[in-house]
Amino acid sequence: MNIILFGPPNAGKGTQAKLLVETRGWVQLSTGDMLRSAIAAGSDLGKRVQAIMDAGELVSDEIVIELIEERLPEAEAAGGAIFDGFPRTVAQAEALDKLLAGRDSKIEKVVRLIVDRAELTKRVEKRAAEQGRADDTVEVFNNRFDVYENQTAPLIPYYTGQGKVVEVDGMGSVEAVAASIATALDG
Ligand code: B4P
Repeated sequence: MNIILFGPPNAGKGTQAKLLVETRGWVQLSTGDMLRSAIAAGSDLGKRVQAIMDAGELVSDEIVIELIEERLPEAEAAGGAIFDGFPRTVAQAEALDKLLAGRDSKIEKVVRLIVDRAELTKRVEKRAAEQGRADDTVEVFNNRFDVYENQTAPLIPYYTGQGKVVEVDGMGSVEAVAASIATALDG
């Protein structure tokens, strides 16, 4: 099964993806994690994307599509992919549809985590204390939220039109959200 975990910045996509890896054995494909690894490794790619990510902007579609394409065989071998933080633009979603069609595979569900802006802002401070990510300031979060509304939210009608969106309340505890996702996937 291939699914997309969808939601605004700090909605808990990465948190829930890691739990799904444990419970279902699928592969987490987080473009955010891949880009942060490139920065940590000091690679050419990392140098190109660091300032963009620190400012809360989106890196180019070409870069993230290539990163995803490289990892698809691994997800296929595991029997499922959890797309986490990808796609983030309609162009990325169209590219993903093409990549999967070429492999006779498809997205089955798009799990949309619903979390209000006040809670998202609260989580910025929490993660800043835990992980020290350069984009975890309220100022950068505000920019990331605007980017989400302008460039990523148009994916909601894109996938709703395909009948794939399942909405999940992302406001509860990590465990409560995980239980709601399990119901949404298996129901
Ligand atoms: P991402 O790495 O995708 O990050 P995110 O949206 O901040 O986080 P997520 O929703 O996964 O939240 P998390 O579980 O960590 O993106 C980072 C940047 O990479 C982007 O701004 C962009 O520059 C770039 N990028 C990535 N993908 C791209 C793409 N496809 N195209 C272009 N650019 C791309 O949770 C957040 C915090 O909340 C954590 O501290 C967690 O512990 C806490 N939390 C989670 N669930 C909770 C709950 N239920 N209750 C309380 N706290 C909770």
